[in-house]
Amino acid sequence: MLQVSDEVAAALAAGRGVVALESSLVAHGFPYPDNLAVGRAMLAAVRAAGAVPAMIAVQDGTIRVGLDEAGLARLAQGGAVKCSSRDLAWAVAGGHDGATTVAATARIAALAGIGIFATGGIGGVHRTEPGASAPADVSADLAELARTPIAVVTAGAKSILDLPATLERLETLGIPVIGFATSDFPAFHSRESGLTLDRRVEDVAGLARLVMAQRRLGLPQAVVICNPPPVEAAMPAAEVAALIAAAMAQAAVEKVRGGALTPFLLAALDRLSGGRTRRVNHALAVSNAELAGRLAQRLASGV
Ligand code: PSU
Ligand code: MN
Repeated sequence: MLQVSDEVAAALAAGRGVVALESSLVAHGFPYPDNLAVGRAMLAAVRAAGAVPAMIAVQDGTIRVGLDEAGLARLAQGGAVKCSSRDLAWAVAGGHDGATTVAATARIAALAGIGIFATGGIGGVHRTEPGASAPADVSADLAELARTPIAVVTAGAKSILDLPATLERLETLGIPVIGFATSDFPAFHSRESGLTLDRRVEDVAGLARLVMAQRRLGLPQAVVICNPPPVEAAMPAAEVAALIAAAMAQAAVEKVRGGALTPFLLAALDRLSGGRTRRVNHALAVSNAELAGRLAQRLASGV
């Protein structure tokens, strides 16, 4: 059921740094063939940092840990269903192709013994619709991060979400949220959200010590490491806010809901910004893979 590639298995056995990478970002976050380029760039960034990448996806009902080039190409060409934790059994039993979200990837990585994970941006609490008293949609990423001991490198949470509510929920769930050389919760396309992070760490050695401490304490929660998008790619928050308002209006007109919402909004932002948001997404995904690679390498070589 769980097929770990030879390279990843050997790296884990030898105690080398291994970084899990999600596949929903590739399958549903970017159009083809840009998504293939992003996937390849993330794999290369982990390697350049001295660690081994393990991209996770379901193919023909087999959960693969460590997609090779052919597996990545198949994933990028489309057809894989977005798989969160609840969808894994369905994909395995039915022999489907599934691209795993943060929730499903974190869970599988932990099962495989991988301690570090890079994504673009975690899911969270979606915005409450006008007239409603509570958000209609809360990503399963939050529930999974509350019970899965892994360190996730992320550009904060996507700005399409209710970021104050997302940060509160992370706190309630006991999930450490650490700013990497920042005290501002990054908003994915922007370096700042205006929301303060109580805890920050300045360098990779500090991150490694913190992740080790969480492990030694035996706490079930993930550690969320917030890496702001690279300065040269990041967009001003006000500019993103206007684009999001327009994208959300389109989603409301087309009645997009559930798992389709995040991919729809990312694609709408891409169109409305003339490709600018996609370039930020690409840059931050690679930057997160690189930081995760450095962290994994550091942990493997002894903190
Ligand atoms: N990061 C990206 N692009 C993405 C995602 C993350 O740069 O498409 C995906 C992740 O797989 C994340 C998911 O788990 O978006 C959240 O979806 P939802 O809100 O439906 O849980
Ligand atoms: Mn959802």
